[in-house]
Amino acid sequence: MGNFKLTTVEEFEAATEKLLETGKKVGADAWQYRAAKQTPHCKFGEQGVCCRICAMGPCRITPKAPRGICGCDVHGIVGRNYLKFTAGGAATHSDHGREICHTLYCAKPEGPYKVKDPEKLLRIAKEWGVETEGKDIYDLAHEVAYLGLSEYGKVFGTQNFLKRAPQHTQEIWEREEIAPRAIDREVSCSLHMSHMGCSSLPEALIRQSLRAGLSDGWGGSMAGTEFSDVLFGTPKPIETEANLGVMVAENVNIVVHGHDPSLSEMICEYADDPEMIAYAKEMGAKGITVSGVCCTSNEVAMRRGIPMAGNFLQQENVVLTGACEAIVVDVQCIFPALGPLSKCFHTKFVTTSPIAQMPDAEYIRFNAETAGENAKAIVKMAIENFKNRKPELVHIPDMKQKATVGYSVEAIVKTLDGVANSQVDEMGTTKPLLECITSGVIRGAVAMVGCNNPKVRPDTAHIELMKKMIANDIIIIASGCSAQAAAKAGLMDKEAKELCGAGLKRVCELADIPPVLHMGSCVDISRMMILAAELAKDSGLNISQLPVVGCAPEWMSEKAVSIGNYVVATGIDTFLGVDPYVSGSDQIAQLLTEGVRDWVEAAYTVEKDIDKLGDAMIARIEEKRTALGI
Ligand code: XCC
Ligand code: SF4
Repeated sequence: MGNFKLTTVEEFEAATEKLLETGKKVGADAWQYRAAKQTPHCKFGEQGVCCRICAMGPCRITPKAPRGICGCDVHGIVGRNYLKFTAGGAATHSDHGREICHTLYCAKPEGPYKVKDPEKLLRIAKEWGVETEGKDIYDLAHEVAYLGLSEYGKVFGTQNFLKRAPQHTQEIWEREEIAPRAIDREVSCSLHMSHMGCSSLPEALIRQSLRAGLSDGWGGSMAGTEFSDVLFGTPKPIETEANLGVMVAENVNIVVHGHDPSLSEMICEYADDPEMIAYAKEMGAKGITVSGVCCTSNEVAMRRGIPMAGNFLQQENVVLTGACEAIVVDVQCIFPALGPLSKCFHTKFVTTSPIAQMPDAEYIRFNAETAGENAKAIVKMAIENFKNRKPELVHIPDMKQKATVGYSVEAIVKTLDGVANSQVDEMGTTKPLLECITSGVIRGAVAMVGCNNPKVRPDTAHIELMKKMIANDIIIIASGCSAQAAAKAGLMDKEAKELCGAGLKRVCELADIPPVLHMGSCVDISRMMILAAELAKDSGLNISQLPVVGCAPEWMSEKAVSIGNYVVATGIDTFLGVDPYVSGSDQIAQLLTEGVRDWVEAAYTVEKDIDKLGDAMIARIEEKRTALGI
């Protein structure tokens, strides 16, 4: 216990430096060099004031040219750009959710895809009014999956999952006309509104941004999470490890990267196959190690304890170890750089989805019907590539931390309920957690999410903010690359309780949890929404009254903006460390940071100074407590 020590950012950086040295030997490029060449960034783009949505442009707004050729002002341009950005993110998460629905639709008792959590399937079926009595579980799975797919194009009405929100929240969404209809409709509608000559009114554009965001968080992402649980199991606490040191020099290393667990689950399945392990030994390796990068890593870590090699800005490092036989990707957040980089080593860069095709890759098209064969072919390819390693290039930094992951809402409720020893009903109750918050043992919670971004010293913001929060008795729930930053540093080791304030430390000891709870991938931020909804229902408060905030200090993707919009629209104040290209319009910036509060009881704060960002979050949490008189 006494020798528990976090891995510092300086140690990460030293390890990266050494890997970049290897890269230099083989003429490899890296994001560090490319970022330097792209800086300083285009000011017009940064402020969101460049419009190129029609061929009369591009138009950029300056004091001398305050309007585009069509007469659009800066607020319309910034607002449209923001809406398009959101639509990109909502489409991406939601299409991932659709793939999962489709995988569930293909589930069969003989596999490759099976129903691993039938109770959860039954729960969703009942929630959606599907008759379950006497039905075969696979028939039911297909029926529910079909309904899930229909949510994308439903003709009338709003999203089924909205009913999970507290009554008050649902009323807000109705009143403000932001309750999302068909998922695809909200994405199309956003692109329609932001077409040349449609909306340029800031309120209209931001309102639709919230609605498109909600179609993601309470629609597509929620489908992705819920049906992944049905297919692959609802996560439970499980031990794993994080950082590049999880790769094993003597083994065939397969790294899974991307987001859709349909691929990574199958790879893990076959990498575990005795026949494959025997084959690896025949080829001179000691075994097979699967590790992950980005959200697909979170998915298999949460369900199988598969170790996490790293997060977004570490993806090139995996190849730079010289010990990666194959990096297998599905969709999203994959650097096109991996193609040329892999060519500098023996690594096979395997793309698998028609959605994410890249040059310099081996494309093995993966689909639900042939998933087993596809996965087997990929694992075999990696094994056969082991002999092509260049031993002089192999260097795996000796750096990893222990982590306990797998905190789905179900798992959190069960863990804390177990401590309180109360009756556990079907979903359980969040009351023990509420008691900790009301009594002040825990001051509140921060949902830490999102990516890395070279604009922020990678991982520092995530780690420093988490340290600050837990020292102040604020519990962290984390997902995405933020969760991986925490795990790599050691903040998901139960011993990290030593860094907590006295109250949170007690809770960690009693419940036997780390102070930073891994809730999964980015679509799993929908889990956070459900947790907030349950906390509100169990306490009789509105979500906006809870001492809970969201934070994405190093975000970079369109998905992150879509997420931010649904977190805010759900009533949770959200703190960003990177500006979403809106500084060019005071009206749009004002709406996002203040105006939307009148609609949805929450708003954004953008603050690039990490220390100030942390102070602002603590202050907001304490304000909420004071307002409640706790
Ligand atoms: Fe991608 Fe989800 Fe961001 Fe990480 S956190 S860089 S979006 S992998 Ni979602
Ligand atoms: Fe310029 Fe208007 Fe066309 Fe945008 S829509 S490029 S502002 S003319």
